[in-house]
Amino acid sequence: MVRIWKKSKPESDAASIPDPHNVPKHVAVIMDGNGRWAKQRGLPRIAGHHAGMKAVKRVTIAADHIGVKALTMYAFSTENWTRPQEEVDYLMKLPQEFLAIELQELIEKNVQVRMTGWREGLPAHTLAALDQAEADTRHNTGLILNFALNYGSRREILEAVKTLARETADGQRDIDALTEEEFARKLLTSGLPDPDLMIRTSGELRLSNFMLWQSAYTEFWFSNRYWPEFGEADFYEAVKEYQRRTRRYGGLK
Ligand code: V0D
Repeated sequence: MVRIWKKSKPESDAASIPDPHNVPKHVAVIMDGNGRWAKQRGLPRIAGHHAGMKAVKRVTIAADHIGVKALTMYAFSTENWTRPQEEVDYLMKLPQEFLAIELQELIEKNVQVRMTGWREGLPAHTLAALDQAEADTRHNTGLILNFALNYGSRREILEAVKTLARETADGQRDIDALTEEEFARKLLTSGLPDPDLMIRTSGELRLSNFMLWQSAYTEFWFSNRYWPEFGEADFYEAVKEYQRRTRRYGGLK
């Protein structure tokens, strides 16, 4: 018998979707390389940020598709305020732009939009867009799309320590009885599980002050692609590598 076609996407193929069992519950992403992507094309940095927004959409759809529970995207760090003012001003308009285009579909897909970071310092128009998105998706039960915005982990840990020190000084707390779980509840990510998988694009191999406490047991996956080039297939590749690594501990995890 002559087979005139073959399976176009066997299970082992790079383009196939991950095993529906053992999908990471929480995936965190450091979306790096937007500026370099733009520079390579002779475009202004803001064009890279805009293209990066499209990748946020693609990865959100991919994560939702395979049943990831929470996706945290590192959109703006506490260190990013040192960038040129006009770049910061542009970045602060992206949540509105993203939500104007995508919020309706996110609602239809039962996605919950959230933010992790400090509100202080963010422009009122940015906060208004975030508040609107959070309010409009509060009762959704699907994927948590969490934007880390004006977030930095050392400050997060330091503020938790200060709160705990005050509670101790006030006599409200027995410091010797403090547990890891209680400490974690003082962090900005309280309520979210720790990330199972962290992705960083653009060939950088650092944590850059992102989820220092939370990533104690996280699997890391690095891509040489610039963030605006990152797509569904790359995301699935990362998840499949996560599954290869964690399969070994099956039953013991
Ligand atoms: C630029 C690459 C989506 C990283 C992605 C304020 C840097 C595109 C959002 C967004 C940014 C944030 C909140 C929200 C909806 C969308 C975003 C910023 C930067 C920084 F509710 N992309 N995006 N926010 N970039």
